[in-house]
Order: sequence, then structure tokens, then C-alpha cells
Amino acid sequence: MKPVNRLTESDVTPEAIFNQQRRKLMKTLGLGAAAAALPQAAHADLLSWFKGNDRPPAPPGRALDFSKPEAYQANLMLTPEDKVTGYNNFYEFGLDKADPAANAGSLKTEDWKVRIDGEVAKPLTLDMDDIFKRFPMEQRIYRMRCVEAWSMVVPWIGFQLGKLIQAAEPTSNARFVAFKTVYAPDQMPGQKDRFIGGGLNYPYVEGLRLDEAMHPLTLLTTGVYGKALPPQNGAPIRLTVPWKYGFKGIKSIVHISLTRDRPPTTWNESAPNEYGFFANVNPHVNHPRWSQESERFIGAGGILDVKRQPTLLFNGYADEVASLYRGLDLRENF
Ligand SMILES: Nc1nc2c(c(=O)[nH]1)N[C@H]1C(S)=C(S)[C@@H](COP(=O)(O)O)O[C@H]1N2
Ligand SMILES: [Mo]
Repeated sequence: MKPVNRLTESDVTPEAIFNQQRRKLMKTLGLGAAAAALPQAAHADLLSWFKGNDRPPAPPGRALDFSKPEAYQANLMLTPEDKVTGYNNFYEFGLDKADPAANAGSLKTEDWKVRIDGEVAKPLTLDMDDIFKRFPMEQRIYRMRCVEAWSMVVPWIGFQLGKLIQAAEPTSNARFVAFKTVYAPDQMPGQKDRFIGGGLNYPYVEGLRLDEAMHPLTLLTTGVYGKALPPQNGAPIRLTVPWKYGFKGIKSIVHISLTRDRPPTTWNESAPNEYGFFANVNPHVNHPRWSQESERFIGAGGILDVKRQPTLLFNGYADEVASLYRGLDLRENF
């Protein structure tokens, strides 16, 4: 076995080269660069990230106050902090896994405000101080599963989204919750340039059914590893829904709106046959271009420590959430 730092160019071919050329081709053809960007083989992507990861770590965020409720301190092996904050998807800052950590420092998170409105009796605009005052923070150790078939275990800091929704007093018309990322093309190169941003429409938007949003596992997240979120992880506030694919976890949120109708969601609009509205983690429903039966867990060691393990239904949270989907065909509603 070769040590990680001895990986040669041939170790990342042919998959990496294939993906590169595929991207070029898709661009040349003017086809959805977004579809090309989610790699055919995320493994090649992992290899090249480990190879290139000699950058200094992002400056740490400020330490947060939080409790550690027993029920959420899962006894799972954590993905190390440098990987959680160094291997990211945040297409506003580029498509490669190292791009967000390298580029997201330009995001201005001072004077951040989050607006919650729509089908509510009490619309609210809160700044981050208001949020920290109103909602005590908790550490929750959650599995995190990207649709690209890699996974992590992350100690998030956050609070239940349901508490904020309750504070806004939903009307009886509210059935869904829509989320929007900040639109700041001057700070986010991917919003300015279609190719840097993977051809997605910005601002990035996501949505949940109201019962999913009210579920106690669903968090608004303000920190990771005990500190305020670094920009590449979606500072200053992002969504975490641990039983769904990672793309539901919209970053750097400025607007939350309760709606009667199902809101549009970015990846679903970009490729509706590949990314559904529900996006519940499910080993039995494959992505059209790859299997979801197993995943690569990103652990403590180098690339040799990236273990294949079975994907769990609802990402291991079936006892808590399966009842939300009783009677729903999970194959049709993927
Ligand atoms: N605004 C925005 N939110 C986003 C994304 C993005 O590109 N833009 N990527 C999503 C995807 S695909 C994943 S897997 C997670 C990654 O979160 P992490 O980098 O904190 O692990 O963020 C999600 N939220
Ligand atoms: Mo993802």
C-alpha cells in the first residue's frame, strides 16, 4: 500500500481525466454544466482533493456557547474538522471540493439578517445576535450523506428550526417552507459566472414540507466543531436535515418563507430526473448515474481510510422519520 503523499498522477486517472474531459465536453456543447459537475465517480474527486490538500486550514470561527443534549451525542466516529471544513460543496464558490475553503473568505457575514415571512401571523426579521439570544444552541452529532455517495459524521451546533417557525406563528394555510441563500454576485464568483457556478440558477433555493421542517431533528445550524460556521460550511446560518441528501442543507440563508404550494428547489429544477424534492437518503433508490447502495465514509486517516459502507435508509434515522412518509411511494417521490 502506498502512503497518501506518494499518490501519483496515475492514481487519479482515468476517472479524474474522464471527468475533466466530460466537463469540457459538456461546456463545449453548452449542456448543463451542473449535471456534469456532480462527478460520475466521486472517488476520483476524493483522490484529487486529498492530493491537493496542503492549504492552511481556514481561520477558526469564534467559540460558541452550547449544551450537549445526551440524546444527540451519537457514539459515532467523527470526520475530522479539517475535512469537514475543507472538503465542501458550495457552488457559489466553485465546483471543486477545495474551492469553497479557498474562496469563501470573500463572503461578508457581518450584519446578517434572516427574514421569516409568508403564511405566518408574525413575520420576523432577526439578526444573528437576536438568534443567539432567542434560541439556545445545542451540539448535535449527525451523519451527513451527500447524493454523490460520500458521507461524514459532523458535530453541528444549532437549534431546532421548528422553534423559529413556531415563533412566527404559521397560519392554517402553511404547508411548505422555502429557503433562500444570499444573492451577492460580487462576493460569490459562482453567482456571477455560469461556468464557475456550474450552470445552476442563483440564488440557491430549497424547501421542506412543513412537517419535515417541524421535525425535532431538523436544525438551523450556526456552528461546527464548537465554533461559528466557517464561510465554506454556510456561515452564518444554514439548514441541516440529517435524513436527506446534503443538497437539501442550503447554506448562508437570508430568507425563510412559509407557503401553501411546494416551492421550487435548485437541484430539482436543474435536473428533475436526478434530484427530487424529497431527497430522502435511500439505499434502494439509485441515482440514474450511480448506485446509492453504499457510500464512502470520510474518516480520520488519509485516502486509505475512506471506507465503503452500506447506505442506511433515511441515513440511519428511520426510527425517527419513517412515519412522516407512511403511504408515500419513496421510489416515485425520490
Ligand atoms: N447555497 C448552497 N447551499 C448548498 C450547496 C451549494 O452549492 N450552495 N451545496 C449542497 C451540497 S450538495 C452539500 S453536500 C452540502 C455540503 O455541506 P458542507 O460543505 O457543509 O459539508 O451543502 C449543500 N448546500
Ligand atoms: Mo451534496
